[in-house]
Amino acid sequence: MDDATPIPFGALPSARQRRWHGLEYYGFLHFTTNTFTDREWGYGDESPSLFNPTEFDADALARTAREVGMAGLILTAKHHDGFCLWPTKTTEHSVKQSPFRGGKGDVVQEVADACRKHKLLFGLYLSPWDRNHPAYGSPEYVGVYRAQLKELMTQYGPLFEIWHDGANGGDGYYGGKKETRRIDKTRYYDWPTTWQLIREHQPDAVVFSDAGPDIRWVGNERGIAGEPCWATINGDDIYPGREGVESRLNHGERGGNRWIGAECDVSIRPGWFWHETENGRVKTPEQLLELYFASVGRGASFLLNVPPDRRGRWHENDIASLREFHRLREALFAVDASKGAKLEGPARRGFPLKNLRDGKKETYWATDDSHLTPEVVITLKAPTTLGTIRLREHLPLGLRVDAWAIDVWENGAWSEWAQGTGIGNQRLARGRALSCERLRLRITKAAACPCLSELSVFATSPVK
Ligand code: FUL
Ligand code: CA
Repeated sequence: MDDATPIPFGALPSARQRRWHGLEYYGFLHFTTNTFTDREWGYGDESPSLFNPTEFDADALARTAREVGMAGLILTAKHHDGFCLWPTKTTEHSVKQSPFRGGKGDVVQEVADACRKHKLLFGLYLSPWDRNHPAYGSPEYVGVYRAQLKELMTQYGPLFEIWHDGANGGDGYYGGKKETRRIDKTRYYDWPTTWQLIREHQPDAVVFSDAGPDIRWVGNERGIAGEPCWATINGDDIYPGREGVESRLNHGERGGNRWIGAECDVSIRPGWFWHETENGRVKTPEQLLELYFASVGRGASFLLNVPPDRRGRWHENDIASLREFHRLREALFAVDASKGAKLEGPARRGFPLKNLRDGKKETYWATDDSHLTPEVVITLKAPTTLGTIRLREHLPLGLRVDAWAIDVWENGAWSEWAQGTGIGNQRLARGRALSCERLRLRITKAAACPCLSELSVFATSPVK
């Protein structure tokens, strides 16, 4: 019998990536002059005087975000139009020139403070593409971008995530030149140097881009991870803005040489910025729940954009949807019937089955090295109506499981209730509603002995 800790398999997550996997659901704030011009991409010639939120209340945003279960907020410090929400030294195109707080305001500071107060993590989006800056397209601008990043990394406390989007180059104002500027996406920004700067100033922040290095774009803006969605990928040929790799980003790659988990960014509305005409098109709580299953439920994270309106607050419709979505999730995960259940199956010495239901991610169940396809029978304390089952792998030891199935004992025989490929940080499984007392987890294929940290059986309201 094996009693040593199982040997890790394949690419492994760093400590900062593991911390990020624990967040699962957090918010995005798209806010700039676009909010006032009714646009999605500002051209870069917008007058800073347009930026005039009348009731900006970062405290209310953060409080609500916290109440609806978000782990943090990421703010667009600068979108493609180049308007800076903080009083940067790098350009005059900022809040300094706006009527907001009489030109003395700092939106980044207010959101950072509010997040800290309400125990939320704080992150920033800084668009590489800048349609306002005269130097965009030249080496000088890359220095400006890094200087902006440095201000943001040194003046506002710890950042949990830094977001570089992939939309890059094209027409713009560019200090009045009004022309089209193309850049070489593979070379222009020299991303490795910028990422090194981030490591120096914010070593705990995860860096997001199409290509990582810490977390990757999921390949669409609909909030839907691939089925399956591996946290590993052969990412060496991917760079921010590369076209034609959406499917690879969406699914990841089994056996990929790097761990770069997927983040599903999606807006609660059709647009990323607030538009009056979209007040009636806010995603419903049920739609948000489906997105939760399609992102978090496939081992990715859910980055939900909720744009502040012209007051600088979340619109009532968005708040109502967020609150009900929160309530639905609370109800779904309220009763874990695996507590007190009897678990039977093979286990490695020192890695018992009970580790699956102790509520701790650090403890896990494992089998002997040779035992790749174990089965675990779960006998609940009483017949329970099945809702959702959650599986988690022990991430420090890698992605070991290829495929799994869950059976229910029904009319004297086992019948398959759900099955899937890959587990990773989290897999949520749903099957038909039925009352059952015995279930079975089957690992049907694995590359190394399975190491699972959690198995939860969430009950739902009785079947009618
Ligand atoms: C994209 C941008 O072009 C959109 O405006 C938005 O910010 C989205 C999150 O990223 O690259
Ligand atoms: Ca555990």
